Amino acid sequence: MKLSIILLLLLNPVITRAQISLNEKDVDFDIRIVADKLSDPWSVVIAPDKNIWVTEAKGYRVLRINPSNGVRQQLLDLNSAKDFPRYDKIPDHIDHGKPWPQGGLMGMALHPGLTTGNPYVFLAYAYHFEGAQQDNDGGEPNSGGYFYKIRIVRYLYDEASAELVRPVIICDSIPGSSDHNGGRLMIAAQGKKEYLFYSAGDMGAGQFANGGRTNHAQSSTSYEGKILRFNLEPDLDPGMYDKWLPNDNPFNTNRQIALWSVGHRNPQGLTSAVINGQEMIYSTEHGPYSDDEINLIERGCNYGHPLIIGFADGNYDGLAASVSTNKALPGIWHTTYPLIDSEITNAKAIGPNYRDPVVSLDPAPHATMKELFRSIISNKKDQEWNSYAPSSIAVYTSSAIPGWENSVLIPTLKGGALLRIKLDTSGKKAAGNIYTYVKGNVRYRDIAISPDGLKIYLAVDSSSVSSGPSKENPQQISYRGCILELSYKGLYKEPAKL
Ligand SMILES: [Ca+2]
Ligand SMILES: [Ca+2]
Ligand SMILES: [Ca+2]
Repeated sequence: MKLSIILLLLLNPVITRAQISLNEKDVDFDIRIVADKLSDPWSVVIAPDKNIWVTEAKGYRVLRINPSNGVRQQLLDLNSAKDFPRYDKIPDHIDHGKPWPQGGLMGMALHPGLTTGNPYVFLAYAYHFEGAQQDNDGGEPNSGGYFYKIRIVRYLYDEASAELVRPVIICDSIPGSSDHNGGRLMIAAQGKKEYLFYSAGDMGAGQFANGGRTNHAQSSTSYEGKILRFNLEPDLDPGMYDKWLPNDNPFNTNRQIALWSVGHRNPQGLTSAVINGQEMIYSTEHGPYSDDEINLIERGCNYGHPLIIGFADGNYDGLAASVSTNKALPGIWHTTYPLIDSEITNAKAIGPNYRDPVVSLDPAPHATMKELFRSIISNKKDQEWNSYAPSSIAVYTSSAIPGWENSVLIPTLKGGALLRIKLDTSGKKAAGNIYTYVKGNVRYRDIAISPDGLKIYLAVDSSSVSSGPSKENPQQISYRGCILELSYKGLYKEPAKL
């Protein structure tokens, strides 16, 4: 198997059906590796000149790749902009005890005017390791977590020298963690103005090595577990920071703050689209054991975590957003998360700003969740659960592929697939089932769709590290650290029988 993959990469970057299956028989794609041997590609963006830009989460580099011949240029190396060791210098980097944040160099957004007078590129990355409280996965007390700082920086793109230069800090106070950093950057128009949005995770506060860390997803003064909104151009406020904070942000008080929406867990997907004339923002976030969510992000709204998981339907009543075997942590479920007495009561207490997800990918019933929690506490069996772990989201607005218009496309980590869910004409509800494409033993990290709708690019992780227990074995991954190109071939035809 290994030899055949190496030969495949050397001789011909076309992937065979044996490696990735096209599970749905509605469309057919050619599948090709555009670039490989990347150090955990995290963001993939198509620039106006059709080059593909990639951030490397572990490599801390920004690359520009010509998709037709795979030729790549390094635009930026950020390794010296952080104060923790290079990923490849850490002996056992998957150990919770070693200093590596979840992600690393993560989000990237190109100014829509990149080649027409606004040559700006926005990047988000962890830059500072503040320290660790003792790891507690072994059941010892004080699993206080791993503390980092994340910054968002604007760079100037010097096209002639193929470099990103003259960094300007937009925000450098976003908390980071070894878990749940979110990390997606996105530019969206709202009325006549464009804004920069960032999805910040809840730090994994309350679970695993961050089990003793307090969760701030519901706080209206913390950047943890939030969607943040920044100005794309500075306003007239003095100082380094307020000029990047919109003066009409919904949680502004006597001071300006980036919060746009609250109550998120690990929103790694963030995108915008105009559907039926309406400007929409969608996110995906990882559910704890079930209920991976697709959310429609609205100004000042509350998405429930950790008081409501998935829909306010009661499946987590009597449970919590996490359960562990660490008896040093409080409560019957040994977690610093609050006990959820009733999701419906919690949603009512939040009030009219509470928003259920548009879609919950796996709204497991109460009995299933209760049994899983009991089995984790009693450690009776292998602790696995079903989830897709959605890493990103894009809206397919083209009419190029028949039937796909206004579908959300979601790459997944745990499920190793590209999901497609058609939305109804309002964009506020799913209109069909979940379709699954290019399923493989890999972790898909990001997606970009070509403007003509005929090509889809997928970033594939180099490793299979996740924060929780997983059956995925790094040795079994069939290809790593690459950008895949799916080219639409036409509607699916049954292969001719020999
Ligand atoms: Ca301002
Ligand atoms: Ca939610
Ligand atoms: Ca629920």
